Amino acid sequence: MALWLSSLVIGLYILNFTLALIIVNKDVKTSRGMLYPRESETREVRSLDGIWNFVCSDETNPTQGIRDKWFDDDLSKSRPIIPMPVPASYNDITTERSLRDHVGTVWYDRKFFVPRSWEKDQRVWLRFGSVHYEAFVWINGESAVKHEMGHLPFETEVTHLLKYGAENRITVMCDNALIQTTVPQGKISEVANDGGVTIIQSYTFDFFNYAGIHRSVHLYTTPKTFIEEVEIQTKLSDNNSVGYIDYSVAVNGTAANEAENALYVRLKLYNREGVQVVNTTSDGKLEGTLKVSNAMPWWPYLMHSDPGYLYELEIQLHGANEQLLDVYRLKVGLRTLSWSNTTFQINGKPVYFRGFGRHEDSDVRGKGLDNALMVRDFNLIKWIGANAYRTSHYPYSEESMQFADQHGIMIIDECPSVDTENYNQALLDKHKSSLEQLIHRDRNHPSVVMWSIANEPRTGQLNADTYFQFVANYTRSLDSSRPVTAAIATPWTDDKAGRYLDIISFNRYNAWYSNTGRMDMVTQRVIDEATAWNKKYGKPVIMSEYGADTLEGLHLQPSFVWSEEFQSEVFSRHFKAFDALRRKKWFIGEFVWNFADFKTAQSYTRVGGNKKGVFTRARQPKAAAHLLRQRYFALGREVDQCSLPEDLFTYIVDVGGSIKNESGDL
Ligand code: BDP
Repeated sequence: MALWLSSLVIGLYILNFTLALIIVNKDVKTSRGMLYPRESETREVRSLDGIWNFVCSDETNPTQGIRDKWFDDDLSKSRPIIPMPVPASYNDITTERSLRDHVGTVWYDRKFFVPRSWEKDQRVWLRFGSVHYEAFVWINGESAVKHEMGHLPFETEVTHLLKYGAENRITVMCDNALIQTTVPQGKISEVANDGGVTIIQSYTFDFFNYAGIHRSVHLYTTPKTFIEEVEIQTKLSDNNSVGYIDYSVAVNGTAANEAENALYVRLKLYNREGVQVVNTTSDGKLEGTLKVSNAMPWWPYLMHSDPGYLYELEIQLHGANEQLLDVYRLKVGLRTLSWSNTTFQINGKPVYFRGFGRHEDSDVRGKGLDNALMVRDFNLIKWIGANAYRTSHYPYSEESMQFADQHGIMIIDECPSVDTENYNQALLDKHKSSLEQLIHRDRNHPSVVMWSIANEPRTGQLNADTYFQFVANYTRSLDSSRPVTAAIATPWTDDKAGRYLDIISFNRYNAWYSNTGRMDMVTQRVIDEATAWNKKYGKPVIMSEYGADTLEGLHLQPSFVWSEEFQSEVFSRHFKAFDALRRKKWFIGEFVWNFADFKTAQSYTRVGGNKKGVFTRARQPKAAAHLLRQRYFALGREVDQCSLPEDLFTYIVDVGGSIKNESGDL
C-alpha cells in the first residue's frame, strides 16, 4: 500500500476512534400521553389480549416479511401460523428449540371488531404495555406505530386507520436482536454450525432474553379533546397532618388547539371510604395545588398499621360553557421523600430498606404479565416481611406498580440498562430515552422512591465519568423529588460514577463469586466495602445484591456450595455485617439476590437458570426464606415497631423459664 494511503487509513481509524470517544449531552425525544387505560364516563377500554396468530421469520432473512408485505393480508397467507398467547414471551410456549432460541423477527396478527358507536366524536388509541425489544405495528395493512425498548409502554392514535362496525386486523412484527447500541446491549454474530452458518445472539447480562408481546394490548377511546398528561407531586406538613398535591394537566385535541383559554379542570379528591375531601377548579393553566386537611399519609408496609393509603383523584376536563369533556381518575398517595448524605426518610421517618432484587420471570410465560403470579409474589413479599424491591433489571408491569402502591411496597425503579459498556453517543441517547419513558410512566406512583439508572455498568471504563454525569443529571432534571442510584459492582477504587449518584448501591457476592465457600470471609469484607463506598462519596449506602445459588432440596452439613444450608449461612454472615453497619446511620438497606429462581442463557455455571432465589421458580420457599422472614420481621419490629406474625417462630419446648448458656439467655 502506498504510504499516503496507509496514513489515510490510519488517520481515518484514529478519527473514528476519537469520534466514538466524544459523547455529548443531546436532547432526546420525549414521550407523550400514555396514561394507564382506564374506563370512565368519557372513555372505553377494550382488551386485545388472547390467542394471536404467530409466525417466525428465517433468522438469516429477518426483513423478508417487510419486503413481502406480510402485513398486507392475514399472516396465514404467507406462512403456516401457530397459536400464540398474548401477553406472554413466545420462547417457552412450544417445544421447539428453534423458537426458544430464535434471533430476529417474529410476527403476530389477530382480527377484532370495532363497534359502530366508536366512529363518532371520539378518538381511538392503541396501546401496548410492552413488547420486547422492538415493535412495528400495522392496522389493516397501514403502518401505525414503531417503538424500540422493551418493558415500556407505547401507544398511537388509530382513529383514522380503523373500520367501524367492521372487522379489523392488527399485525405486529417484533425483533429481539440486541446490539451494542440497544438498551440492554448484546452482540449478534454469524457462526459456522454443522449445516452452514447460524446467527448467534450473545449478551453478558444474567437473564434469558425473553421476547414477544409481554404485556396487555388495549384499544381505548378518548373524547376529541382529552386529558393527555397528568403529573402530580405530593408532600406533607404539620406533622404529616396536612397534605399537598401539586398537579399539572396537559390537554390535547380539537378544543385544546382552538380555545385553550376556555379550558379548565375540576379536581375532586376522594378518600378510601369514597368521601369527597377536596373539590377545586384550576385556572386556564391547568395546574395548581390541592390542600388536604386531616391527611392520611402513604406509609410503607410494616412502617405503619395502615400502609399504602391511597386517595382517588378525579380529574374532569371542562370546555367552554362548562361542558364536561373528559374524565380520568388517578390513585394518589400522600408522602414526602427526603434524603441527605446520611439518611433517606419518608414522611420524616428514616427508612431501612429490607427487600429483594427480582425478575419478571416464570415457567412457560417467561416475562409475560400474569396476574396470578403477580398477586402470589406480593403475598410472598408480605409474608416474608420485606418492605421494598428493586425492579432489576428493567421496568416492571404497570399493574405491579399499582399493586405496590396499594400494599405499601417501596420500589427502586430501574431502567433496562444492564452491564453497560463501550459508551457511545447512540447508546447514551437511548439510555436517556429509557429513563425518560420510565419516569414519564411511573412518576405518579407513591411506591417509587428512587430511580436506578443502571445495573452493574462498567463504571471503571474510559468515558464512564462523562456518560454517567449526563445520565444522572438528566434523570434529576426530569424528577428531582426522588434520589438517583445505580447498582454498582465495579470495585470502589475504580468507580467513576458514584459521585453523580445520591445513594450508592453495590452488588457483591462474597463466598460465592469471590472466595467461594469461605464463610469466614464474608462479614468483615462486607463491612469494609460498604464503609469504603461511604468514605469515598459521603453518601448513604445500600447493599443491593448478595446471595448464593441454591438447589432446592440439596442438604449438606457442614454447608457446601449449592446447598440450602449454604444459602442460609451466607445470609446469616451478611446479617451480621448489616447489623454492624446499621449502627452507622448511612447504611440504609439490604437487598437479597434474588426473590425467586429465574431463567438465564445456557451456561455451565447455571443449572436450569439462576438459582439464587429465596423462593423457587414455582414460588415456594427454600429453607433460607424462613430465616429471612425472621430477620425482616425482627428488623420491622426494631426499626418500625411492627407486630410479629404468630407463626414467625416454631414452638420447640416449654422449659418453664429461660434456657441459659454461658453467655446468657437463649
Ligand atoms: C449480578 C447481576 C445479576 C446476576 C447476579 C448473579 O447484577 O443480574 O444475576 O450477579 O450472578 O452481578 O447471580
